[in-house]
Amino acid sequence: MKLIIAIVQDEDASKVASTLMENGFSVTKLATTGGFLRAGNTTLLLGVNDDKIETVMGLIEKVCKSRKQVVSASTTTTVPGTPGVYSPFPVEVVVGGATIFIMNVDQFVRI
Ligand code: 2BA
Repeated sequence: MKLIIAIVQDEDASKVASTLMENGFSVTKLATTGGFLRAGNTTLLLGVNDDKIETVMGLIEKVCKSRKQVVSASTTTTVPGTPGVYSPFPVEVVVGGATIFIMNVDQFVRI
């Protein structure tokens, strides 16, 4: 079994969670905040058998769209690709589809 941690945009969160549940997957939704944009996003937790990983990835990919977002000028906003260089101007970044981590699960217990 694997634990899938998928960080998605709030705009896609309800649709992707309901799509996954309609396809028989259990989902936990957490309200989270991205460190860079400091804006809300949603983190989904799914415990999934190994042979279903591709199915889950396909469903997430089908629903989650990447979007452009403009980050206003800030002393904490670095120029993309140039860490440590701060931009005095708004910077455009592409956010999501989804950022996905897949981890091995040692044990899955329901008591
Ligand atoms: P945020 O940290 O708010 O980042 C939003 C978007 O800003 C990122 O989209 C990326 O396009 C851009 N970005 C992030 N850090 C940057 C930097 N230092 N300089 C320039 N641009 C930067 P995504 O890559 O699609 O990430 C979406 C969200 O997924 C992130 O929101 C964060 O909450 C999460 N995430 C992404 N990579 C992660 C990682 N390695 N570990 C933990 N969470 C991650």
